[in-house]
Amino acid sequence: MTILIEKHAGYRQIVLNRPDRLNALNAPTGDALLAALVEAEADRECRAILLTGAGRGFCAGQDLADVAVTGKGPPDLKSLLDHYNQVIRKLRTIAMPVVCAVNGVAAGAGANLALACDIVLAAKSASFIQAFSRIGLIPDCGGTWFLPRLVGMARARGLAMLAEPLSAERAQEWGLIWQAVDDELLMAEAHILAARLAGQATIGIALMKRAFDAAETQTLDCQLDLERDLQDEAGHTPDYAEGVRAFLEKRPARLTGKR
Ligand code: LHQ
Repeated sequence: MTILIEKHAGYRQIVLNRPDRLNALNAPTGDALLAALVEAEADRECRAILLTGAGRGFCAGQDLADVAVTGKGPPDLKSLLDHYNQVIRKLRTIAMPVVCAVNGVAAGAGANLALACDIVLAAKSASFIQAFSRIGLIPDCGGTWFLPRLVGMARARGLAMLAEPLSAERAQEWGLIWQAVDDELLMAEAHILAARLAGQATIGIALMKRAFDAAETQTLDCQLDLERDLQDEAGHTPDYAEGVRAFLEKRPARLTGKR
């Protein structure tokens, strides 16, 4: 099994599971990951996702043994990327928060898979490598979009062109990720975060994801209209009614994530 799925109360853990290759991606793994996300989205009890890797790495990007240039000529990278792009789109649009626990090296497409998630924690020993330029490629799986937005164009270009490892602590300092965590605490912290998010206003968070992604291309004027519309939708959820009631009654809110 290239992907493992564990069901927890309110959330699912999805584990990339090719540890002998540092969880490098191939087409079946990409397909299985997409299927796991689609299945999680269809599960009404699932209100958050925790993505991580088995073994000592998070994901070493594309499995290079699968796309080695052979006597048969160059591989069809275009159709391979069509698969992975679906995963990236799903991570951005899935109607629940996605936590990524980067347990070890995240290289190439593996680094950008992590950056597509909503909240990224990384073990202090982990590193992020935009390895593409080492093999003549450009950052894919959204790398050219995520990097400048997260760390600015100067750092994005340096990371992409030099392909040097960026430590988890430096990644936090630069704003590439949410937090670097002591190795031995990573998974415990990630589970606490996923469980906490699973108890929040799921629809509100899903609408927030839409607003943030739209903001990347919209004018303030358009964004204000979008916020108005999405806020109206959020304001019609039972969680809004409960949240306000709980505040006024000075008690914790019981948010269900339901429509
Ligand atoms: C691997 C890999 C790997 C296969 C480690 N493949 N086996 C998207 C779509 C379509 C086409 C093309 O590209 C893309 C985007 C991309 O992702 S391009 C970037 C591809 N990834 C890389 O270039 C990273 C390659 N890996 C590395 O540079 C190193 O392995 C890193 C820095 C990640 C880790 O280094 P170490 O900790 O020293 O581990 P290692 O190199 O010894 O790897 C452990 C094993 O995993 C080893 O196998 P072995 O049988 O010798 O123990 C590696 O061959 C295997 N492995 N990455 N991408």
